[in-house]
Amino acid sequence: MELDEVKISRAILSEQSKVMLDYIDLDCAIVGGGPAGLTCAALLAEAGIKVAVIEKKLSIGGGMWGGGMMFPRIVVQEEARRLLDRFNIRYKKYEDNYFVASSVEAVAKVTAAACEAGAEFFNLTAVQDVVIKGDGRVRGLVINWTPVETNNLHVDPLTLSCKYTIDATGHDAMIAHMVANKGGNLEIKGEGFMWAERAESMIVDHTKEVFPGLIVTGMAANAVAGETRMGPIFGGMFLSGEKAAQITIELLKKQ
Ligand code: 48H
Repeated sequence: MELDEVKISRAILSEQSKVMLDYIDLDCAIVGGGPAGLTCAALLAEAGIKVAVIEKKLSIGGGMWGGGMMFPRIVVQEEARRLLDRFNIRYKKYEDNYFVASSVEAVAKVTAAACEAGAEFFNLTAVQDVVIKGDGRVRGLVINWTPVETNNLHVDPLTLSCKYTIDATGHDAMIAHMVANKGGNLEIKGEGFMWAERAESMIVDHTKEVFPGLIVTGMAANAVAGETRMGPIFGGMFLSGEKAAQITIELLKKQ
């Protein structure tokens, strides 16, 4: 069987260029491929929404790989157990309301669910800015290769359009900050102290459209709301990702 190096390169370039041209217009762009963003991507793609995850790192999975202090296990509470089941993530009961799963399996299975449902992934791609024009809503994202950012190269970015953007960038709430820093009417209260029960019970409430066209999910939702943090319990991330998907589906229906 022939195996030609240039054909391998052509195959990659031709396929990925088609995907990039197609995904320059999106129904929903999810910034950040952590547990909240991945859950949201899987559920939106399952609902037939054209969705892509834009992740600045090489690997998808955000802060879930590391479990708690690099012990690769996560805890999920009863309320979110149905989402472990939905993504076929195995777990063991530790005590009532404490279910323990492998963090590696959790990332792999939610990522696989998102891929199988048709979500597209752009890793090593950093969102650097947002597009807001006369109508005052987030309509697009300004993107660049991560190595351009890390090497501080003066290379201009490209822009994609999206009907909705989901800030799933974790503790830093990067997209919300981009909007607020340039004068958008969005108050970011900042993350509070560790208080797992409170953080987990409030995160779904904080998952909402915080600025026209911009929905926050996961740790970014708590950071914008001035809410507490929860440590390595991940039920809230799955539930928040699910709520962000539900909100987006409803908003898209109204368009
Ligand atoms: C592209 C970007 C950009 C950018 C950041 O941190 P994450 O895992 O986020 P969540 O909210 O899904 O999960 C939070 C969880 O991992 C966690 O940290 C918990 C539960 N902490 C509790 C506690 O008390 O500490 O993922 C965010 C992703 C990362 O992969 C970033 O690389 C990515 O977003 N990202 N991608 N463009 N500008 N900024």
